[in-house]
Amino acid sequence: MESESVLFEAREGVAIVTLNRPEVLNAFNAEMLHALRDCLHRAERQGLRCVLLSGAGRAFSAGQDLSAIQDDYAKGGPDFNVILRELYHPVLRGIRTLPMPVVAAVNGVAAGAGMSLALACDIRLASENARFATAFSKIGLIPDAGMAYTLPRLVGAGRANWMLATAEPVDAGAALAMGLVDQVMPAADFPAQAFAFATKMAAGPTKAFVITRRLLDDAATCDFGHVLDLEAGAQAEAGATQDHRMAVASFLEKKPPTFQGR
Ligand code: LHQ
Repeated sequence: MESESVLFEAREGVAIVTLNRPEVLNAFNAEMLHALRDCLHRAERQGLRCVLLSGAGRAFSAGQDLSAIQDDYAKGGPDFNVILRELYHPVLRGIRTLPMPVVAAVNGVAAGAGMSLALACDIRLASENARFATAFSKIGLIPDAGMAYTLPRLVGAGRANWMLATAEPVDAGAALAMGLVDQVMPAADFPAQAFAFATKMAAGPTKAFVITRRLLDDAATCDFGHVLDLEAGAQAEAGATQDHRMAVASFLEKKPPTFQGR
């Protein structure tokens, strides 16, 4: 079903998914998180080859909609355990297991679980206007939506702890310098440049991208010997793709490869 809170468009092999509650800086409520999970399923069902995730208006996402859970405080408090497991985790697991790369196009502020969402993606492109604020400690919470895993892996344990303790916003330039984002693009044509990048990903060896993601995730919690075991199996999988065979043949024929994601 179409949702107003998350927009979906398929173009040139890319699922363009836009968080769309700009009046609250695309803060998440339950309906929006369901819609976001549905968009991931839809991209997969339609056989698309890259998801491009961004926010409408001036923000990427300000995280949990704090107004949406306001009433729960009068009734003993929101059940964060249930909210996380039932609403957030399916989205985050969905991203990490989606059979195509997911690119976050961080167009503006990304705070709390909004920042976590960007960190869970495979690639982060940032507009010059992007800002990252962990936000959690400002309201007495701890990092969630996967940030305890993703943030220290991207920026190191010390800086992750600093960002979580201070919760001060980090601008796009500083985010690039610390490895929090992969590329900063001019604000004026950010949507077009981010889309152009996503189309390149979609035209790439998307199966190999997805196997690489899985291998990196697994390697993060393994010793070296175990990683060697895992890579052998993963490379056998990549080596069995049509894309690999075609690319080797193209190389030998001195032709550019045309990947099909198979
Ligand atoms: C908002 C929000 C917002 C509602 C801006 N909610 N309205 C938590 C609990 C449950 C389970 C799962 O996990 C989580 C994880 C989390 O995400 S906790 C962290 C929640 N997020 C925050 O604490 C961030 C709150 N927002 C801010 O600190 C600022 O708005 C930032 C730094 C994001 C942007 O600042 P500004 O650019 O100065 O914008 P603003 O503050 O003026 O916001 C614009 C409007 O958006 C404003 O509404 P208004 O009616 O006055 O125009 C805000 O109330 C609304 N808004 N974030 N999370």
